[in-house]
Amino acid sequence: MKEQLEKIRQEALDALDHAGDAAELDALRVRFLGKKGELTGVLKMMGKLSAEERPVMGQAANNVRAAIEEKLEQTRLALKEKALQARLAAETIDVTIPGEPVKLGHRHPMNKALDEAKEIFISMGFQILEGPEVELADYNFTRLNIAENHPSRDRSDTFYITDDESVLLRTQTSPMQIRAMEQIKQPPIRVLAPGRVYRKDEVDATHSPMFHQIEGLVVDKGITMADLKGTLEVLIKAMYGQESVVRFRPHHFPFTEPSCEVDVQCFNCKGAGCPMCKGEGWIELLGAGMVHPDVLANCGIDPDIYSGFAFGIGLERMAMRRFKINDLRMIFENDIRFLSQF
Ligand code: 2NM
Repeated sequence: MKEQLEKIRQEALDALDHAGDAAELDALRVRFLGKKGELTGVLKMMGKLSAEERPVMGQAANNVRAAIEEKLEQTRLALKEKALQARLAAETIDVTIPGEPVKLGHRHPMNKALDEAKEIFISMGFQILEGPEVELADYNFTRLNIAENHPSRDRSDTFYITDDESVLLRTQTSPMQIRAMEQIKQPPIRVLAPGRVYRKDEVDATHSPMFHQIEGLVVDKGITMADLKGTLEVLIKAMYGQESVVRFRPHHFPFTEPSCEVDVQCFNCKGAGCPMCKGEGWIELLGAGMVHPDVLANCGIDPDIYSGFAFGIGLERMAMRRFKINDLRMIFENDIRFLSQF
């Protein structure tokens, strides 16, 4: 019986040395230690032994069982480690293989032009304001001193929201200036209002029924045309270069008095006249003026104490000049082949 036990130990340990995976290991456990296993088979014969022999054999059998169990556990761990190593080798990632290139976009040229303008005005102490595109006719026209019979109020020029023409899509961002004056009341006021505006225009190379404006407003004691000129010169030189030559030309707007249009000398021909400036020698950039006293009064600001200047810039025109774009429609079509150039 002793020899039988020793044989089982040898066979089990040998077999376990050659076990290739967890399933084989389990089969061996059943074969040697299971209820119908070889060791159990030997133990069943213990009844035939004498009372003296029985504990000795029992001890020997336990030793064999312990040895086999220990070897089982060792083999289990070794197989697990082997499996892990095999998996690590099989699943190795080559981090040096070049990846799929990510297509990076960039900001739209309109946003680039807008951000440049915002930065310039923020550096001069302006606050950026945004407001509703659906406006009251009162803010869009009446308080801006635009007469009831002014052609810009016509249904053929303006998108009205209500039949009584009291609510509309704003035709300029000046209603934000009215809101600013009404809310802030106490000058100094330095605000910049960029945003979408709407006019009933047919689409062509220079027109769109939706476009963008930047309007600025400064109100304080003692603001004069000199402040207007200085501020706009800073803007234009920052946008188009310090060597830019700026011209102020008289104009008319209902909401400013006096009013002017502001031109920059053609960079291409230095004022001589060329195709770029259509022979004019100058390129029109924006409209401006001293805020009409009635507009100040309409917003609860006393025109005998305060004065102000305001200006309006077409953002598309600015972006077209800045990035040398010759057709307005390109800005809105969002053709990647076009946009990726900027
Ligand atoms: C322009 C030209 C001139 C303007 C005036 C005002 C307000 F509200 F203060 F009266 N806001 N914007 C203005 C003045 C706008 O756009 C070409």
